Amino acid sequence: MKHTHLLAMFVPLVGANVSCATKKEEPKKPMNILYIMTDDHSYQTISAYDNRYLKTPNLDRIANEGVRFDNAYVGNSISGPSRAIMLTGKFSHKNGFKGNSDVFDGSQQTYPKLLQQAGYETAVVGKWHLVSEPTGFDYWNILPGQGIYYNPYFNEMGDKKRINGYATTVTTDIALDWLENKRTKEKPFCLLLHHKAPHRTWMPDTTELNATSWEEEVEFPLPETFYDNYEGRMAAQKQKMSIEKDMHEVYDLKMVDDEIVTAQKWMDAGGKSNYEHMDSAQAAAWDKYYNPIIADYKEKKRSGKELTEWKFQRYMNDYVKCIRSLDNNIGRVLDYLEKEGMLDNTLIVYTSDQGFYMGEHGWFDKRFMYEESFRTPLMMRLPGGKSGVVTKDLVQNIDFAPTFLSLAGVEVPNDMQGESLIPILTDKTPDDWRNSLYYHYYEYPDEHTVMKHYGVRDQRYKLIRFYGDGDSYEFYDLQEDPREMNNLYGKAEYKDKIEEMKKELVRLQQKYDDQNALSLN
Ligand code: SGN
Ligand code: CA
Repeated sequence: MKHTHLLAMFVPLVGANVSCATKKEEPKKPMNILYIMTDDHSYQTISAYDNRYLKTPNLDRIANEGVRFDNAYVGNSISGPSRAIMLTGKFSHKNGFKGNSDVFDGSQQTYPKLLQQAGYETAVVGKWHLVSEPTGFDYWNILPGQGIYYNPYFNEMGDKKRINGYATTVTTDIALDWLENKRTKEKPFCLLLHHKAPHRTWMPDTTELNATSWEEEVEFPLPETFYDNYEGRMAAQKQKMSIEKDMHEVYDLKMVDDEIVTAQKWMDAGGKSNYEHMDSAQAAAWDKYYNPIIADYKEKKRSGKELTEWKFQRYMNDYVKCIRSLDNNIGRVLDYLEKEGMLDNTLIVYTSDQGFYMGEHGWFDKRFMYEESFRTPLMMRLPGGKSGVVTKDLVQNIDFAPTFLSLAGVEVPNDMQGESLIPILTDKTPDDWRNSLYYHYYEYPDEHTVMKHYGVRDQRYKLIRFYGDGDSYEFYDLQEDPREMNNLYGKAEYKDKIEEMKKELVRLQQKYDDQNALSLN
């Protein structure tokens, strides 16, 4: 039996403004749901979580007025799979979408469909990435595939058009237009606002480029693990997501110049095509910022560590600028809800499809069950719920669907694998809350050559098993080694603990019915 928490206690809040104004009480309706999800946004670059890189006042507001989850994780750290988990409340092996090249079976049960049946109006705007067309939405307007940053194409319920502007702003405009003009205002809504940013290739808006010249920009501190040599970690040795070796100056870092492009042939098309989506005014602003950097890059001819660290600085600069645009646009949405009096009857969720490496272990990208990519930012602001609270409870993206259904007073189907977070948001964590999390990643070799793996994490330890092209276990004591540099698998003093974690892994594989993984053990 699922924990179902019907929210009778919240419903009166919705009508509260009305009743105290001595008007005739309006019919009470359930809480709206605004689910904001970005793509590849690291918790490291949200100041509510981490102050090292930039200030994100609007994102921080959601945390300050709600609950910040410090132990929020995904079930499979890659876009499409993460989205499929969120929609179904089931791990990849159950919803069938294991890697980005799969096609989502849109005929299956999802929470937007169940909310629709319960009288909600549902919409999804922005990145979708599940290949098949959205189902269970009264309105959808999505970016085809990954989407592009400048003047993006959108598919509005089958009608394809190109919209001038920067993706983060355009996506926000579409969401605000739906909220204001397109929905049925008598119904509660559930809006999934999915940004493309800050996905690779981390292209900032021209407004951010114009804010400072590159010479005035701050220098970002190198993460402690930047020069990791991956000793004792076979899969980490195999990966192709290193800033030094796999991040490209032209394609990723925008050194688009004929001379450089000729010298570095293979990324010509990619690097140029991103740039060529811009109109002339955008390109002029772009050039004004990047041309002096290109000139400096050509003049200095950096190599070795100096080049690697230059790449890290450029990467961080572009990435952080993408986050500034996100934060501003989230501010626009919060302002709109406030102006319309909807902050009191809307659950606001902010999360990413997974975490991301900001140079930790020398990397960009995600996929690994190591903390930076297994974890994801999560903040929830529920009117009448807790405010300014941080929780360390282990939660996962399988929990979204049960949470939203519970909030709407809809019974959570037994085949959903997550649990409602409503008790954590409003009251106290149930005594029988989970003590461990399951993870399973499948996309190998693909672009970044991260091996297939599954694993278990509890509040202190993590056991990972990489399989397929080679086989190896890793075991970490996160209390002693939070950066996961010291693989303790096979160390005699941890023998009992490792056995215990192996048992826990099998227990979770049985609980979640991952037959394929069980057959591999
Ligand atoms: C693209 C990126 C990869 C990234 C995947 C998956 N390459 O293929 O770096 O890992 O997406 O990302 S790019 O050259 O096309 O940018 S995901 O978040 O969509 O799963
Ligand atoms: Ca992603």
